[in-house]
Amino acid sequence: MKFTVVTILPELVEPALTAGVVGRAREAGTIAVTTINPRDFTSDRHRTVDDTPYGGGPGMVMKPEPLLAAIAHASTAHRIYLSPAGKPLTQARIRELAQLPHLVLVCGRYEGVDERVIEEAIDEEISIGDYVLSGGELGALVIIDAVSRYVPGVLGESTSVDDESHSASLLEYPQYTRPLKLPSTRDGELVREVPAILTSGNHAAIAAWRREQAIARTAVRRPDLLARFTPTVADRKRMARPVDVGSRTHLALVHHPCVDRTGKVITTALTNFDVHDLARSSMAYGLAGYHVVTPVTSQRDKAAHIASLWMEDASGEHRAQALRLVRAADSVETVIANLTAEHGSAPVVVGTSARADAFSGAIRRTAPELVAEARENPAPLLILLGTGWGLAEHLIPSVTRVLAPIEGAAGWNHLSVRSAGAVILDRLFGRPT
Ligand code: 9D3
Repeated sequence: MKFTVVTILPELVEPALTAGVVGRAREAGTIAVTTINPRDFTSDRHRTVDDTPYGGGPGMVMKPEPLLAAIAHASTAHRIYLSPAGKPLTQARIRELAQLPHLVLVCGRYEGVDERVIEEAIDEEISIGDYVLSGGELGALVIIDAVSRYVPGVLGESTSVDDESHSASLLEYPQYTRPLKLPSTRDGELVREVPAILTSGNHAAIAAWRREQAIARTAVRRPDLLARFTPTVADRKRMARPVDVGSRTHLALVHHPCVDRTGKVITTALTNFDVHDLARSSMAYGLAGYHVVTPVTSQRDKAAHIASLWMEDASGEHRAQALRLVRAADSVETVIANLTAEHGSAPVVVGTSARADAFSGAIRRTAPELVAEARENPAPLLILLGTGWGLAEHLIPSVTRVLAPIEGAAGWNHLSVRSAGAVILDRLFGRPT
């Protein structure tokens, strides 16, 4: 494998390639690294490689001609420009790059390079992560190091390159070596001991412990990785059951206090479909209760009647189960009082609205933020859905959280309460797609 680094700072790149695995591979001739300096392809007295940006702005830009000449000199092998605007580097891409015989790694300095260099002479742009470096050289070194590990003969016989499917799914388990007991330098009382299981000689138990450790630290440090991880049956038993927020969440369909199109406070009429479609959504997402809120006694009776009809008609049927979640209450305050009595703590009351500026006194939360917060707080969640033109915010001071409105790309967000409710529940409790 051959690497050519195009850089105006060869003195930054070269010493980094003399030690360790890469240094030894270079000495053995398993890999070859050379640098080419665009400054050697200038013709003016000052050997100028940069110039001011057209259109103004801070800093300097690398001139195209010396850079193009340097890249041309490097060969027509696969050419990578290291750039903060590149595609993020992954282990999967490293493994693919390792299949190529020669990589040209072009490093920018200053604010970057003239865009026409990229159009003329670059095959792909790669970033090594979301932080700001002062140039591409460290990125080139990262690629050389990571790619070299895949070149046959670079790693010793005993060390194998991490299998991508493995390294991408879980973080590593903690490692220990001698001594068995290490006195802490931070705490005079403490002696740090190697976990006893590792010296037990029970290889199956050690493997299980390591797997559990790997899963536990991935859950804490890299929830993004854990979300893509497919646990085995044994892993499922090992994994702490996630805190289930849905089973202490209640939905309330509020018919009063709501507003009409003019902002006047009104009481809306119950609709059959709302009662039973939202009951089914509540059931599908594992909620604890669905409360139909109306101060009108006959309307509450109607809600109970709709629920009971379905339950009697179709006991054992899926719909019947869902309608068991249905409860009627005369006010939001009554629902709050009931939940407080049942759960032993007052619910966190969440407002919803089609308007972005609703419930200005409440903390605005995205669905994942609300769930993350609820995992830490054992109180029940009560989500309020308005009818008519929405909830009469000023009459519901108990709302301390508000969810962002549901919006598609069309900018038209007049959903039915049943649709909005279903989307909200999926955002909160649906499995990631
Ligand atoms: C003004 C905007 N900045 C872009 C985020 C300017 C800028 C910052 C850093 C321009 C060039 C650079 C130099 N960085 C690299 O050359 C670089 C880099 C990086 O900064 N982060 C992650 N990966 C890479 S690869 C090359």
